[in-house]
Amino acid sequence: MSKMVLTKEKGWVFRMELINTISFKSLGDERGSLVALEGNNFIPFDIKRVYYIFGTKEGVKRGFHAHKNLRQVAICVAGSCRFILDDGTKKEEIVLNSPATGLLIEGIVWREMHDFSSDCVLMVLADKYYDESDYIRKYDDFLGVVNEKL
Ligand code: T46
Repeated sequence: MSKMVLTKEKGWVFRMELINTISFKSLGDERGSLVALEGNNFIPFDIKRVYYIFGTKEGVKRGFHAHKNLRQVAICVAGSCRFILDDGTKKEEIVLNSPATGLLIEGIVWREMHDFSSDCVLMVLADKYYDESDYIRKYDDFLGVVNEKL
């Protein structure tokens, strides 16, 4: 069961244990739709970096790491993919398939991306520049960090 925790006209965050989604306002008219995202307005941080994943081959799985200190919002702006988030004690998953929905990923969370549709464009907004030393790429190391924090 999810509950809404962030209000104001800046959008709603639906908080579950691990899967927190943000519903963006879709500005539509007879020409189609438009979603506008601004740092600290729908996106709950200053945006330092944007990257996108596309052209993912069939059967490819991505992710399989955690971050030490990074906040991100992932949006499937086209197509779909499935995220699995894991905090070391439980796993939750979500299929992202709407350009008007963002998945907030923060804290020490192992993430995996599966089932990319051939047309999937997964855009990710991040609050920090790329830093390879922020990645925890081995699952055992991830569990070690989680256990240190417990
Ligand atoms: C994440 C999930 C959702 C860069 O040089 N700059 C960047 O900003 C990024 C994101 C990646 N890279 C390089 C590092 C690797 O040589 O691009 C290559 C592919 O990155 P990676 O294998 O980490 O990609 P994914 O899809 O496994 O994970 C990515 C993000 O790296 C990660 O932060 O949370 O998407």
